Amino acid sequence: MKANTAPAYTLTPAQREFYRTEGYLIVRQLWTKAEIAAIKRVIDDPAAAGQPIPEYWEPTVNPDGTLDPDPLKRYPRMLHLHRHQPIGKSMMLDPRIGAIVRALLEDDDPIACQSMVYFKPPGSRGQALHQDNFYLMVKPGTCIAAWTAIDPAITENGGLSVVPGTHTLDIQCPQPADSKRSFVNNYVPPPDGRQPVPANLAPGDVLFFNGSVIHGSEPNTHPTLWRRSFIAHYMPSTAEEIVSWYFPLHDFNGRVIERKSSAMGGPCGEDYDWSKLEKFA
Ligand SMILES: O=C(O)CCC(=O)C(=O)O
Repeated sequence: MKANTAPAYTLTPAQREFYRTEGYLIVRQLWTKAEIAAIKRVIDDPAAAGQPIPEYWEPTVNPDGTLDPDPLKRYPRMLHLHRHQPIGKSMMLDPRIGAIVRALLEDDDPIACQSMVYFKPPGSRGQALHQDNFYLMVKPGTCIAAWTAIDPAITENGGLSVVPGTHTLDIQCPQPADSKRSFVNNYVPPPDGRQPVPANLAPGDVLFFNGSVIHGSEPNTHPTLWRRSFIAHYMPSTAEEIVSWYFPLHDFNGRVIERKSSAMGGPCGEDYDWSKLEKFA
């Protein structure tokens, strides 16, 4: 019997072409309902218990035991899910994601760099428009994100928006963001004449986007709907360096892959205070 060498997921030529021209691609219903239910169970348990996971998930608890009024202090991002939850590793290294990212990298093998979860409860601020490779500093080339909707991600609950076609831009030095709307103080304005477009996603849909694409999200103004998402970043195997905060890197067999740590200095110049940089996209 011949070995089954079929890729776990095949993009159509039209999907590949869309990504080439727009810098992003939505793949609908990549994850099944059961898979989305499974990740919800894993992330909601520590969150509901307010149980910190040292280094990776440390919600603010006021000394008097009261809840912080900022929902993102109670539900910050959960970092590097693949290092502390088996489901994080299996989702980050899922063969369907691997096959798609490989196709979007023009058949280069992907290396997994990080995974994280956003909870974004109602009332949370968003994340101002930015470019991911400003943070990852993958060189040569750029990173690529796979952003999975766990809840519906729509305009009202602060779904993600992308500025189509911005994958061809250089990485920009960000400006200060509006701290009332964004929990991260970096803002990259879209170039003249371009606007962010909402990627309305259903649970199980995945938005893939190039690390130079300007993207971000607005506050969650929905009265009840959370906007949980699972996000993983990848780089092409031909890339030689990345910021060391993302080490260890993995290939899709789970093996550790060595790369150089990116040299400091970037679009903001050598004097930029990198110690203040939030080291995740
Ligand atoms: O999910 C969001 O609101 C922002 C996430 C994001 O921009 C990113 O992962 O790079």
